[in-house]
Amino acid sequence: MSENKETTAHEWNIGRRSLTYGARTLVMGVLNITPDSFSDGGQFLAVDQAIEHAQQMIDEGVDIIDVGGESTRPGSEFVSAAEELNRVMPVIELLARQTRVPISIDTTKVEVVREALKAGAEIVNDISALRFEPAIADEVSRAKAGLVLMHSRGTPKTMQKLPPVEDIITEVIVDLRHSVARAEQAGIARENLAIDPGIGFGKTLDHNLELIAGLGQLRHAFPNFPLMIGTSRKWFIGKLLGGAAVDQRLNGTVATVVASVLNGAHIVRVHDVKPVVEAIKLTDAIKGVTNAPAAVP
Ligand code: 9MG
Repeated sequence: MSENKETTAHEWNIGRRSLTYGARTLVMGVLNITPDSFSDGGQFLAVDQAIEHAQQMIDEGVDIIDVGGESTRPGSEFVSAAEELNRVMPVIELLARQTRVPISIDTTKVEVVREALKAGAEIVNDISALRFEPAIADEVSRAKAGLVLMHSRGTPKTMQKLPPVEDIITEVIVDLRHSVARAEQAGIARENLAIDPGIGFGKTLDHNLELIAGLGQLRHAFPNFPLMIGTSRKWFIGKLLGGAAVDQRLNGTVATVVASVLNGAHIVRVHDVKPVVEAIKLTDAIKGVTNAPAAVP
């Protein structure tokens, strides 16, 4: 039997309910509302297409929908809070009325967090782990929402120009411990936090591979936290496949998801829900994990 087999399921508190993790691997689906994501036929069409895409992910078995209005790809430009709100709010408002699947807001801006939580989002996915706008912690604390603390180095604009670090796993552990402490100082309960090593965010190809291979060390350092990981379609997959374009990285993505789950990831953040849900079913079965419902009312 695998030494990664979970003996107990745990609860991640996300406000008025919790998500069970550690029983089966959970899937967070990416819903990007950026100008290049959906048709340029105007805002209403973009909202319709986003909702349609969310519904497709729900039909395919997604556990969380992560709505984002600002690209965090390396080198991407800053978007104002007003523009980000214009993009995400109509989608969050509609989705919150239409589905029970928990909605996560992918942002680093406190104004966006405030409005998204008011409109029904239950999780904040902060790729800066409270580094950019620490006031996000106060909003999350007030709402008793879930918070993903993702490790990153620099900003999306500068992260490819940073000097590489010697021991990436230790750096991620040390930095995430600081972020956890900052969150707790703001009154966020530990049970509301999830951690994420931030694959691709200021990391070299070797760092990304080391982090996936070394997820067990993160699990060991943060024994009572849900461990999320996002490898989907990322640059290092294309590089290892000889320069594969973004739309040619599905098989590589599935391979990294399977490796991550075998190494202890509880939640995977992906664009392509159906193939990942299927791959995870098999991977979880191999780990000897039984199926269990994710959301506990
Ligand atoms: C927004 N975003 C892009 N990549 C991500 C990753 O790897 N993890 C999380 N939590 N968010 C991400």
